[in-house]
Amino acid sequence: MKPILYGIPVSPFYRKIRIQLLEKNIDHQIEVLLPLEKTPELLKLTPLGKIPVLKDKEGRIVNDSSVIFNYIEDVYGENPLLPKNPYEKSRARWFEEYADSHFFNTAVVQYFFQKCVGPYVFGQPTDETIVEKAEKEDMPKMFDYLSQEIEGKEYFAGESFGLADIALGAMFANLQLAEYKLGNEYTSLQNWLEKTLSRPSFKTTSKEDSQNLKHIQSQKSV
Ligand SMILES: N[C@@H](CCC(=O)N[C@@H](CS)C(=O)NCC(=O)O)C(=O)O
Repeated sequence: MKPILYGIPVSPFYRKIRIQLLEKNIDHQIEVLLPLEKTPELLKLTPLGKIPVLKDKEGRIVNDSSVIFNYIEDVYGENPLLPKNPYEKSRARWFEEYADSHFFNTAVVQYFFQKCVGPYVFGQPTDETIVEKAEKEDMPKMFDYLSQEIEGKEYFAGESFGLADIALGAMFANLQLAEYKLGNEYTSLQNWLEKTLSRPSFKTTSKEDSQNLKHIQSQKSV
């Protein structure tokens, strides 16, 4: 049995794992699982009602994208996406934490949700005050920090592409979906982002994201 990844393409946490599986060339299935309505079927797979969920090749459930990521790295040794060096590994995990908590709350919740999820999924108008605060105050601070961290480096942690780049790239992909353009002042971050988003794995998820968003939009306009 192939491992099954459950979730929805526009979720950055789902995208993190989909990209990991693609980068490692792991044969897998994907299944759409919406976390909105907390049905008993959903809660059986995910007690907190959150996606992604992984069903491994033995049919066992693994929850939470960070736990799933580490589990996949432990089970599938080829094409490692975590640095071996303990300090570099801690940096990779730090950038994952930064992406999943701060980046998610700042840019995905305040910008992407306001621009896309609110209007398309819940039929709520964009709250421009929230968007403006994110764009003018919170996001520039975050991009300043990330620019300093990537300056003179190719990847966020260690000598090769891995978890830090995937977790941050997965969040940036939501900004791309909302058609946000990173300012020219963030040159090194912009270079890293272009390289990251042009990897075949990110191109695949970008296609899936756009199809999913178009589908949601078309349902709303009926
Ligand atoms: N820490 C979790 C966060 C997952 C998460 O928040 N997923 C969102 C989708 S982007 C979700 O399922 N939300 C539904 C809810 O919170 O009820 C992980 O890394 O997997």
